[in-house]
Amino acid sequence: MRINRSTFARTAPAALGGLLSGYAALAVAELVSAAVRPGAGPVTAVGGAAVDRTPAALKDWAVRHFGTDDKLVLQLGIVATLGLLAVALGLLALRHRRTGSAGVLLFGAVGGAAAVTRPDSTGLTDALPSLAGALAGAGLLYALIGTLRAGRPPAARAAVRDPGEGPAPAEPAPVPDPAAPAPWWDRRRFLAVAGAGVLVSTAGGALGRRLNSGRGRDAAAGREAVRLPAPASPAAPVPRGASPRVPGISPFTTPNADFYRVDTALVVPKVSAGTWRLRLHGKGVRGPRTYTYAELLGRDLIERDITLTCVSNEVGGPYTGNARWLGVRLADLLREAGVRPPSQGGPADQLVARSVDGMTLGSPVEEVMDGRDAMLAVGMNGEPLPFAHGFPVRMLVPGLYGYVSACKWIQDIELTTFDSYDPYWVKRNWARRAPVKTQARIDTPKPFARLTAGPVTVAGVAWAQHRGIDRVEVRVDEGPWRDADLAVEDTADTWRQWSWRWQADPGGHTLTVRATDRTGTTQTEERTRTIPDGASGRHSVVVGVD
Ligand SMILES: Nc1nc2c(c(=O)[nH]1)N[C@H]1C(S)=C(S)[C@@H](COP(=O)(O)O)O[C@H]1N2
Ligand SMILES: [Mo]
Repeated sequence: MRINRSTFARTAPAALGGLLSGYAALAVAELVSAAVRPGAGPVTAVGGAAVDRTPAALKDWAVRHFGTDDKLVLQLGIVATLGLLAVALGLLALRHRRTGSAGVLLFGAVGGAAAVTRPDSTGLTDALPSLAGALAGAGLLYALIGTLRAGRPPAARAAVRDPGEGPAPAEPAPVPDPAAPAPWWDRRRFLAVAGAGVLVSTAGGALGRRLNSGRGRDAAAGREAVRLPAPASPAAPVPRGASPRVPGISPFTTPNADFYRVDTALVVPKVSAGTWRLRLHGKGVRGPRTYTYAELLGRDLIERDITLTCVSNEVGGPYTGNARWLGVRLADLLREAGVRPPSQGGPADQLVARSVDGMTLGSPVEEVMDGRDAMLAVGMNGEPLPFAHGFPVRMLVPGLYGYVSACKWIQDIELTTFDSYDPYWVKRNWARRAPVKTQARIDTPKPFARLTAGPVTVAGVAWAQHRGIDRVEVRVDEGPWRDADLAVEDTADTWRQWSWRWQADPGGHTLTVRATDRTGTTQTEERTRTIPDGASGRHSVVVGVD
């Protein structure tokens, strides 16, 4: 294909027309999604479907490299891909006007199908945003391409029909006078149609955005209005010795704003507490029950410090945090509903929690009811749960990784068996049962820090939720293990800070840490991947001492 001025003058408006049509399609979809359901828009639906189909290893990689930004990266990727597809459809439409527009409709159908099959779909109407957007995009593309062909003289028409493959045309394509408007497109009409299209879709998209964020604002206002009751069973104050002031160490209580976030939600669900309901049903439940938010707040609440850890946390990684949670003791609720643990003859050994965004997490009923402080949490560090951490209600089970216990935006609890149902992550090859592995992390010094010879404080945190940390040891290079100073324990469900005074001598050094939990088990040296049940191995940091 020869790229000359005339080819460019022809294809550039067509490509632009494709892009504008794609833009119009997304904008109109945004508007219609405000009327249907905010989560039913094509980018969210296709993105969600992509997340669910992403192999665990790739997802793990994405979480590791982009952290909480993994979703932003995915959405930008989808929009960029759509942009390229739109340009391709514009070019296709230049040659086959109807086929180009039909292509836009086809992508609309794909978006619609993705929206309808999402786990949080509310029915066939979820396809409407994608379909309406595609109709608008297809129409705009058809009209724009019309302005390109309308003004085209017969000679140029012939040149257009010949895509440029095969033998070069005997006659050279007409070379336009660069000063004169290209004869084969009616620039004025193109600009008029494009301008009108952009104007209308921008207005529609902006209106949709306003309506969608208005709903979010309503939920936010509802959250602001929540007054959390005082706990019937308060947590003791964090012992003063639990967090000695060591510069560079993680604070004992992680502020909400710094608490790690791991989930598959492309858009944080903004659930209204007023309309929220929790259903409890399944094997061994005496009649299904439904709870409102007000009913949960009206019960006796417990307040507990619990350290939550993600199974995707690498050795030394950041996906662990400690907060003071307020909530309803889950075992009480279950017992009232007639549920007994398997050890007392109960028929269900798995509790499956479902969220408003269709996530499913399975926890062992035995652990949930064995006396530990498993709860339906409503408060985090003195405020109602932040939306990102599960408002209005989430589950927590001390001692278990988040993906088998910590369902955010929970709306349904079903008692079932491990044999009869695999929740979301188990379908993706993660383990059915996953107690947190004993781990220690060096927070300071940082990797590759340049230090001065002399006393250096090495410090960090160690966790073995529900077993408790009994010992932390540090060693320099291949030297002997030395006992670190352990901060006072808050509870067995929280992490424990540790520190060690090191007389650093010049040279390059590797600092390694290991923890021993209260069962007497020292964390293994053997490095494993995070999948299927959490990383094992010891954290090391390499530093230089001058
Ligand atoms: N609805 C929902 N709940 C969820 C998840 C999710 O993807 N969706 N992720 C789980 C995982 S893997 C972890 S580690 C914790 C993280 O909770 P946080 O984001 O509040 O730290 O939430 C759990 N609950
Ligand atoms: Mo997780």
